[in-house]
Amino acid sequence: MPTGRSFNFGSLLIVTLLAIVGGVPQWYNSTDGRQYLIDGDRKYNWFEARHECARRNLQLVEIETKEKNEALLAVLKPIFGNSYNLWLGAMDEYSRDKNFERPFYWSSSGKPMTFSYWSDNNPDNHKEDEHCVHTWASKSNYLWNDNRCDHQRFGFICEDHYLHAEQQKMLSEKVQKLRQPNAKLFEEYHLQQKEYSEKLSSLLAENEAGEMEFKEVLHNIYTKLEFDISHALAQHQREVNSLVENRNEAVHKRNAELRTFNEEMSKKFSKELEAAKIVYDDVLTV
Ligand SMILES: [Ca+2]
Repeated sequence: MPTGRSFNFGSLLIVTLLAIVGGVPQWYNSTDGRQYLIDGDRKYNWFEARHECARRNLQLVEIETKEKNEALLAVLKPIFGNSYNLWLGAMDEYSRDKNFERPFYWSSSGKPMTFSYWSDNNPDNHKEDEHCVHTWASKSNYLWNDNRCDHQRFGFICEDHYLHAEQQKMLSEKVQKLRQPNAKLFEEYHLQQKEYSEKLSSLLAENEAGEMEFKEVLHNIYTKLEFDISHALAQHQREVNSLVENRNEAVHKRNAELRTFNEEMSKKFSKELEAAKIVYDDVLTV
């Protein structure tokens, strides 16, 4: 009988679901503009959780204010429900003090903890071995507990490293300072450009109006000149025609007078010339 393992689809489904729920940290946006990388897989001690953040250039979350805590709770509740075990960035630097008021520090920035959200009777430094802080699934609303750094296995919350955040802030301020004079310069430039553009438009409009006026006046001059020339030509033509007619009439009259004179002369002297011609012929023939 073969003793090979039968494939268990149920196990596969559970493993797949676990891989989706935990195991791969996911980024979440907070309503206050912050972003958190959260891993719900409860397999990290505090140092491992800190390392998971550090290897991504991040840090375990440091909750300095009530406002930041409330905004973070609004991120966590839709993911994990009423509460969950997640490492935070605070620890007491291995204090042996069991006093609830013993100082805690945010481990990346080194700042002392000024805002706290402890659950009842914590931080108790149980067995003087609880130095690292986490949100506690045993209490509602993600209240805090001090716990053993190296034995407990929780998920974690990372955020942008404080140095990166400070550098970003400083860079942003420098950019802002650089932008201010440039912004004034740009504003002045745009104002001058606008003024120049308006002046240019005005000059072009004036020029266009002048051009139209010039064309109209020129057109009127040409029209008048054309009319005057046409009128003058017509008038001169009439004068020329009249002169030619008068001249022709005078020539006709002169021709008529010449014809009449010739006829009269011809009548008057034809007989005498004929007689004179006969006498002249006779003389020659003698
Ligand atoms: Ca405790």
